[in-house]
Amino acid sequence: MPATRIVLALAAAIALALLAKPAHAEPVGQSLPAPVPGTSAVVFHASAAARDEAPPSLCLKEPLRPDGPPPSGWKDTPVFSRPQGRAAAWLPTADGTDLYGTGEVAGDLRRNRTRTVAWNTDAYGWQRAELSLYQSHPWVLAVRRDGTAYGVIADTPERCLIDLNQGIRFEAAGPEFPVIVIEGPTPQHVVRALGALTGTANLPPRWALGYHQCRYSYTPDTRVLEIADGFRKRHIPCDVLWLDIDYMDGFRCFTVDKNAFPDLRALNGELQGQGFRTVTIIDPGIKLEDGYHVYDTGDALDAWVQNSAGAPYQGSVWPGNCVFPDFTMERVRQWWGGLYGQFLSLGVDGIWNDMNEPAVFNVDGHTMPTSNIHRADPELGGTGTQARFHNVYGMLMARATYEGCAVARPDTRPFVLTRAGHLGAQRWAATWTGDNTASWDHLDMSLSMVLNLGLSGQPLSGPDIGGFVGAGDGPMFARWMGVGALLPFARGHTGKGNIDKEPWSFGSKVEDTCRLALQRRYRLLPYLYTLAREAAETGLPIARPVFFADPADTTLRAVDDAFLLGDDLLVVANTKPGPRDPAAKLPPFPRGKWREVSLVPGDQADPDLPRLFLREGAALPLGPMIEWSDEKPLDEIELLVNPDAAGRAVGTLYEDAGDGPGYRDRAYRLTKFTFSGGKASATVADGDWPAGTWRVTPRVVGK
Ligand code: NBV
Repeated sequence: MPATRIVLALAAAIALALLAKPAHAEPVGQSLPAPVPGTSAVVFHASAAARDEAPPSLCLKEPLRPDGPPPSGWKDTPVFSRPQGRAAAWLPTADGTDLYGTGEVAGDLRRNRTRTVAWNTDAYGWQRAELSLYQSHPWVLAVRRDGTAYGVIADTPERCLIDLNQGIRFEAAGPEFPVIVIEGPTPQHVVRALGALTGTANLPPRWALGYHQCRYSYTPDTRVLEIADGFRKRHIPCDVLWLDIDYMDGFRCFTVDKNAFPDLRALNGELQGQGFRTVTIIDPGIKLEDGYHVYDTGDALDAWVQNSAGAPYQGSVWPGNCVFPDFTMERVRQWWGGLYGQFLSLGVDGIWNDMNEPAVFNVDGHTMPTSNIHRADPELGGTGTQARFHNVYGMLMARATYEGCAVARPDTRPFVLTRAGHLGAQRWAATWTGDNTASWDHLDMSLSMVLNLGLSGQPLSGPDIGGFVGAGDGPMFARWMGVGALLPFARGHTGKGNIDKEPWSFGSKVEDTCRLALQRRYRLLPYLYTLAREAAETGLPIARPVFFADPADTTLRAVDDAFLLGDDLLVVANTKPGPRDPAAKLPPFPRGKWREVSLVPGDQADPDLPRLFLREGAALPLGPMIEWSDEKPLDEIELLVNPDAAGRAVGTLYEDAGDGPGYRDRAYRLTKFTFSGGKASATVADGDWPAGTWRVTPRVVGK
């Protein structure tokens, strides 16, 4: 064959081979019904095949219902790739775009140029640069220079790197994953849309917004009573006392150590008589021991997570050798939920789920192997490995707990606190930021962590006030209580063997600051409760970044030593060591005349307390000074008013029974306050709650 014909034949063969190769997979985008008015959302898959094979989402409230092609001119389209068998998606960001969210993360509020690894990790004594903490939120909120915003969900439960060094990049183990992009005119719209897709928090019982006192551990029962008495005799407000693992018999969940707590029901009754509630801890590790009712009943149900050989996985935790419930099965969640019935009948009011990453002692990675097997129900995608279910283990445990408490005590609202979580966990539990350290840096990070959790769908969080690891000192404790008392979930806590960290443990000066800090919180309870209701309804956080007040003002984007409670109250914290420098510059404020306010006599004179400023045009309802949330009905309201140029101010108050499900049936009252012409008036805007009414006294600030 002449050389030219050989060349031609070869060329034809190559052309044929190229044609025979499947066309390069094209990403597919489908638009979604607007999650909230004013927003639009598109779900993208790496290819049509990836879309058709995608397992069910583990974070969304319900399956998506795409309804057409992406809107024309859609800007934010991800680029998918498959680096080394992993799945990745990347979105560029325009100059001037600020990034937030990524869940429970240490460090500053603004997340530009950070890396996070979404992999639930028991991170005892974590530090600022930690890549993984207890929760996983593969979610980024992006705020453009002009204040418009978009949000990106990488809908994967697998271990996922969120790299914000150049644009927004997610890289996950496991199969290709969908990416949901939400567009909105403001960050608030986008955060609300996240709530519409992943679910919002349930309204907590009002007492859960009071102050909580914990330690590892208050034991025996007489010590718990001493603590209760310590609060009441000093007139320091407090609603809840917590029992950590030492109340159990040998760390067996759902048992009580009869030596230390001979009659838990009687103890709880006595505490209730003094206006206290009790929350007890329950971990997922179940002692492998014949004759222990939880092990026996779970084993009879074949309830345990399995190792790769199909036998119950065994790991060591507090009680010794343990097995772990497989919460991916409805029947297991029901069994687990059922265990709370008898337990709550001891007068326990709330449940704390700890160690549910799950933490396992003495093994690599401090958790189960990724080859472990979960026999998940079909709605969750059927049987899969720990690699798929690890990040949702804690969330499903919280779900089982929440649902169990709701069944056991239908007349009360469940209150669950979980350490591990994933996007969407707010539907079942509040959270805290784990085993932090008594350092000024950790005090400082408390704010940005709570804010980013709020921007990731979880409105109810707070740090261990005073720090879990290490002693700290009085000045730091006072400052921490000052700020912590204004965060959505306010609980003091400390580790085993650590010094005492009750509000009075550091002497009378610190005690006085703590009292003022908590009195402030209790005067704010009607407002906090109104915000909790708003969070439940809309998905908006309770503690909000300052830039929410004016998203187009780029000078506010990095402010994280101040935050907003709702829209109306600006909290300016001082988290730096040393006395407050009277000449220190305040952070940039949003536009408008924000006026400094006092909530209780003496608070403004205490340099350890955050400074508070009321928005121009706001009317904020303050309750009476009380020592626990149910001490007396709300019959007096002081309306704190910062009138605008026209002399007007408006505010809102949400009220209901404070507990129970009645509010779902309109047994609530939403009141609108208007201040005008020097007078305050109130009108009922919504709800059928028949309860009594209050007397309103306006107080105009700045006069
Ligand atoms: O149950 C004990 C502690 C608890 O106090 C803490 O809040 C959790 O984060 N728990 C961890 C287990 C042991 C910590 C060293």
